[in-house]
Amino acid sequence: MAQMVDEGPDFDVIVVGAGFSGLYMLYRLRELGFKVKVLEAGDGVGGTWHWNRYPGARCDVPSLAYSFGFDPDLEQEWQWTEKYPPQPEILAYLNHVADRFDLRRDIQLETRVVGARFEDADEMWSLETETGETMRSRFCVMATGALSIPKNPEFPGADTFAGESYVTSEWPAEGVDFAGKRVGVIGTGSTGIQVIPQVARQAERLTVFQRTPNFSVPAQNTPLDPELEAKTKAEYQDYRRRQHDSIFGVPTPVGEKSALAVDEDELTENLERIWANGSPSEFLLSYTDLGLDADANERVAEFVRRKIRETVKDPEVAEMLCPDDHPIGTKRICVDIDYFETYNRDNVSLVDVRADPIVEITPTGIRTGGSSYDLDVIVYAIGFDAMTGALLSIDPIGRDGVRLAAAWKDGPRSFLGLGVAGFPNLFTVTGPMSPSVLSNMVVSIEQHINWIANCIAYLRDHDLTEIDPDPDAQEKWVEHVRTIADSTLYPQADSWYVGANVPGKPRVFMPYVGGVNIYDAEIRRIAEEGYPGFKLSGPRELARSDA
Ligand code: NA7
Repeated sequence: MAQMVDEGPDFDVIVVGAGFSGLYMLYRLRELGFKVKVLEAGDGVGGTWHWNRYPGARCDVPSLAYSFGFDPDLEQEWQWTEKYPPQPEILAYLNHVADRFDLRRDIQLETRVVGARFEDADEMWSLETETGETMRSRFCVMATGALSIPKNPEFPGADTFAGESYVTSEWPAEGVDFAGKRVGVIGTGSTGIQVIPQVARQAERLTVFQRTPNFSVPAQNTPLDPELEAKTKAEYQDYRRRQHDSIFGVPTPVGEKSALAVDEDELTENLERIWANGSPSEFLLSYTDLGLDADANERVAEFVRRKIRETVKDPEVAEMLCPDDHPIGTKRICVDIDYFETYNRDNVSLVDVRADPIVEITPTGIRTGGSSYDLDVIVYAIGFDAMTGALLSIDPIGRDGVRLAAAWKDGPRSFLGLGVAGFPNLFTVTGPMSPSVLSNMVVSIEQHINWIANCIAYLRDHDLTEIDPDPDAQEKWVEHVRTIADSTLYPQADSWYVGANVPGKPRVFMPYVGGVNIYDAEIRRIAEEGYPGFKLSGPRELARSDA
């Protein structure tokens, strides 16, 4: 008797995550007629913007650029209120998108995916949730985010603290009252730099525990300029095209001179102008060699240090805040509102925990090698297991039972950041080896979602059931990503781009530095040419056992 293993899939595609990526993936796939389910761990949509509700949370990309371009009516009707969008407004926008396109009926909230296995016999992904539910689909899209797994508070004794502790990316929806409290904030990355001025305004005392100072430029945030809004909305299509044609996904003037070819007055005048614009991408693109030449970089870095010294009144504190261990731009430049000014407040002090590291958290506060700090509240702004953390927390099992953690034991390897050899029909949105975190994420997400949707439709239209990156093509891409990163200053920093923030993580430069414009052209070419570099195959004979 022939017995067929042919239980059909529950869905054509399961999408993990309901942030910008998952919402747009659902929209596109549904439009193409696929049966889709989105599984989301949170109790609401929004991804990053659902979780990161700490005071001061704000995007470092201007609101007119940090939004979807797929629907002309959506982009006309939505009103941003500020130059840089605050978290509650982005979350409201994403909820609006979910409602406007009737997306919620295919999204299952409070459903954390904990496992995924490719079942070779019938070319199907089987996903398992935290509650033990399983679901099967032909394709699986990991829209799990690049910065969605927080680093654990890794200090001994963290759970003995008798006061309140908060992780910025798991902030309570009801907020936190700091009034009258002694607060410690650990971490001075983009998040710390946003939350510190807010806490300082409310707390009785704020102690900032800084290991590494960061470069930050002022947001120069304002209510959204109505003229700029009207002008952008009048030519939004053209603006979107310029976004996709740019390096970082934000139309930005690009400097044409070497920083070494200008005298001090010209350099200062130019950087003062950019400083007043409040644009980190303009800073990065101010000179042709900022990211390539250490001396050129140092001239711009010194301009920012000068600004810090001018702003912070106590010269010793100012010196502690001046970054000196990495070229400017090789860690994401922070964008702040009154960050350095905050250190002029009487209720704020700065502790250098590189010089005097945190030894443990005690029931009453934080103990470094040399001192103890009594605290009522500890805020952990210590970052994420970036780019690979969310994928490895699911640790999909691909062909022949190979786990992603095994395939990536020496660091991530991916073809185009879209898929991994040996994991057929599994797509990663803004995965490692794509521009991802080095860009306006919405632009990179749109590029990936459009590519994945078109690819799945192509397979259907050509009676194909499987797509898998070719290992040789993947190795060539990995090498290409490494070569171009190595031609820049980026790998010099101990950044989360190389995994340096997570103890034991293999050091691999993860994002593609070539720019969203060049990357877009490459993935479009591959689609247009029928997916060279991928192995495509048709339905295999289903597994049979004859008795
Ligand atoms: P980041 O940029 O990784 O910053 C984390 C901060 O926490 C950084 O200052 C770290 O210092 C500090 N940190 C982490 N672990 C420790 C320990 N063990 N002791 C002391 N200090 C520590 O994360 P963010 O959330 O701020 O920003 C991530 C991205 O989100 C950002 O780039 C934007 O794209 C949005 P370190 O530098 O490691 O010495």
